[in-house]
Formats: sequence, structure tokens, C-alpha cells
Amino acid sequence: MHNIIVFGPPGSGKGTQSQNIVDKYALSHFSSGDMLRSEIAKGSSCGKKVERLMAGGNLVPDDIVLKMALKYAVNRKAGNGVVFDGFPRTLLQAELLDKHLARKKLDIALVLAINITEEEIYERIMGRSSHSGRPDDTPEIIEHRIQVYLDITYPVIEYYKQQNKLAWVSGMAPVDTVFGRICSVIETCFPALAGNG
Ligand code: B4P
Repeated sequence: MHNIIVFGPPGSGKGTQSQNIVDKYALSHFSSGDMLRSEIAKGSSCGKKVERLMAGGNLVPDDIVLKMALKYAVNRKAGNGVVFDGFPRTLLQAELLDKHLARKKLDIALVLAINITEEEIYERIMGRSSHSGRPDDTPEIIEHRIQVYLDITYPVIEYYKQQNKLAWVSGMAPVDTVFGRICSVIETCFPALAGNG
């Protein structure tokens, strides 16, 4: 079971690279951002609650994200493992994810932290803004999302560093190059996956 977290600032390519990892290594994909956006699209009561928060670039409260994430984990059929994309984003989310996995005798095996510069974050998200339809893809909200990342999400790095699970990957290159870097880390950690793809 290869449970991997893909971590990084907004626009660092978490969603892009998580999909590549899932396709190559036949893992399941859990994106908290996609999950929340689909609740908004469904018009559920939960979606209505989170819509304004996300549009403003704020984190959704832990209780909502955890309820949905752990429900996903419970309902998911057994497989080779899960790529957690953009989750956890707070220390509480990380601790409760660990507890939940431990109850099932599972754990997080690797945390891939993608690093990009602030200029690149703006460039990529503004590039996406013309077609993403996302209200949080504006310069003002990007600035706020970066601040939220630095204040609340970045400290989660220390939690995984202490567990010796952290690997930094530079995201400052084209998608395929970054993915090549990610594959080298994954295949060093899990040699059994080296034959895939
Ligand atoms: P997310 O959906 O996770 O979105 P993101 O951080 O903006 O994007 P990501 O890093 O996945 O970037 P992408 O691959 O798309 O979160 C959105 C919001 O949801 C949060 O602000 C928060 O409100 C809420 N939320 C989500 N999870 C939560 C949680 N656990 N707790 C609380 N709240 C939560 O890439 C961006 C762009 O760059 C794309 O256009 C892509 O094509 C391009 N790109 C990617 N890699 C590239 C490369 N190497 N070179 C050039 N372009 C590249």
C-alpha cells in the first residue's frame, strides 16, 4: 500500500502531478479541492457553506474537510494506495489522517513537497484563470492564498519531516521534467513500483 501526499503552495502543480502519479502507478486519487468544488457544483448544503470561503482563498474548516476525506477513505475500495492531493493542509488534518490510517493498520509512506517561486505561482494561476472559471484565480486572492499557505499549511511540513517522510521536489520546470523528478523519488522509496509505465 503506497499512500503518498502531494504537498505545495497554490498552483505548484499538486493536481497536475497527482494525476500523473495516479495514472502511472495505478493508485487512487483524493483531491480535497476537487471534492469541495464538486460539493459546490451539486449545490449541497455543505457546498453552500464552503463556497464563499474558497472564493476568498480561505481554508475550509477542518471538520468539513475531515468528514468528507475520511468518508472517502472508508468507502474507497482496497487498492495499491492513495495519492492525497492538497490534503492535509493543517496540522489537525495531518494528525487525524494518521490516526485514521493507523486504525486500519496503514500509514503515509511519502510526502512529496513541490517547491516553486511566488512569481511562478502568479504566472501559472493567472494562465489558468482564463479557462478555470475559479473565482479564487485572481491576483488579490492568489496573494491571500499564498499567505494562508505560509501561515497555516507550510508548518505541516515539520510534522512529516520529524517522521522522516518528507522529500522536496523542485517544481520549477515543465510538467514532464517535474514528473520525472517525482518518479525518481517514488521509485527510490518504492523500488517495487519501478517497472510501471
Ligand atoms: P486546490 O484545488 O488544491 O488548488 P490549488 O492549490 O490552486 O492548485 P494545484 O497546486 O493543484 O495546481 P494545479 O496542478 O492545478 O485548492 C483550492 C482551494 O480549496 C483552497 O484554496 C482551499 O480553499 C480549498 N481546500 C482544498 N483542500 C483543502 C483542505 N485540505 N483544507 C481546507 N481547505 C482546502 O496547477 C496550477 C496551474 O499550473 C495549472 O494551470 C497547470 O496546468 C499549471 N502547471 C502545473 N504544473 C506546471 C509546470 N510544471 N509548468 C507550467 N505550468 C504548470
